[in-house]
Amino acid sequence: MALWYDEVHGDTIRFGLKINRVLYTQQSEFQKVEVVETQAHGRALLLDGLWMCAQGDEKTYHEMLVHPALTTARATDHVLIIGGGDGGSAREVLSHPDVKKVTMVEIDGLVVEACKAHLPSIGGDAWEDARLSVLIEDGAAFVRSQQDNSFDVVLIDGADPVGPAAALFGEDFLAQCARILKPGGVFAAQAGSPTLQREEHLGLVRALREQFPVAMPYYGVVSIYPGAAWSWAYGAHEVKPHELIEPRAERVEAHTDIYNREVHRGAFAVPNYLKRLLK
Ligand code: SPD
Repeated sequence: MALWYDEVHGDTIRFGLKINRVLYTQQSEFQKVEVVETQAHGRALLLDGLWMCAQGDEKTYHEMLVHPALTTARATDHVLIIGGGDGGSAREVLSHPDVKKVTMVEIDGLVVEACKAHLPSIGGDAWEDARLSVLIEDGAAFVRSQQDNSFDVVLIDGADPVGPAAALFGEDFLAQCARILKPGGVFAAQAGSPTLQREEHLGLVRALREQFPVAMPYYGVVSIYPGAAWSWAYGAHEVKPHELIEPRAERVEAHTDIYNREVHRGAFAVPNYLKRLLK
């Protein structure tokens, strides 16, 4: 019998998908990890009952987290991903041939285990790519332990700002990320729903402005997230999001479903209601 899985926000909003079956369910040290088969978008990962990614929809999220940073950073030799245990961000990063090394730091080993076993298309070939190192440890502690100017790109692919990922929206964490980023580097983070998580979204953008001379939110659509409107945030010491490195962008467009140079430029347009709140 078909079941509905709902992501619930208070007593006024829920976002549900009909599922055929549950493939994996485990309580880890940090959260409930589930993989289900949805009728609309194929297999999907939930953490603590919140939709993270689904086979049929994940590119809308991963391409937009990864490529604005990778097409504007001065160099892309060493990329750090905090979170991202499903492998989707690593897959997109590794599609850039200039990337020499990717370090992924995921706090929850069960997420990696569940996704490798039940959602292999999300990570794709990334798991076998010799450029990828996966560390199962606390991303915030890892960032604190790194030397200044260590990474060309820092990507934060965390869950929602509740539970283990809440620290990834905090000022101290962002300050540490700014410190370990090279001068020509780019930081990008998932920045929540501008409607349902508005305070967290605005807080992240404001905190980022304290750390980076260039700090801007950008927007897109992820249909499995409640409200569908989604955001990411871009930070840099020296480079700017509109200064695309054209050959890199052109090359990546050959395989992306969502990302291209027009989408990149348009994503940085800020709706007026958010512009006013961010003044
Ligand atoms: N509402 C979900 C927000 C989570 C963003 N990260 C998803 C992980 C996909 N790699």
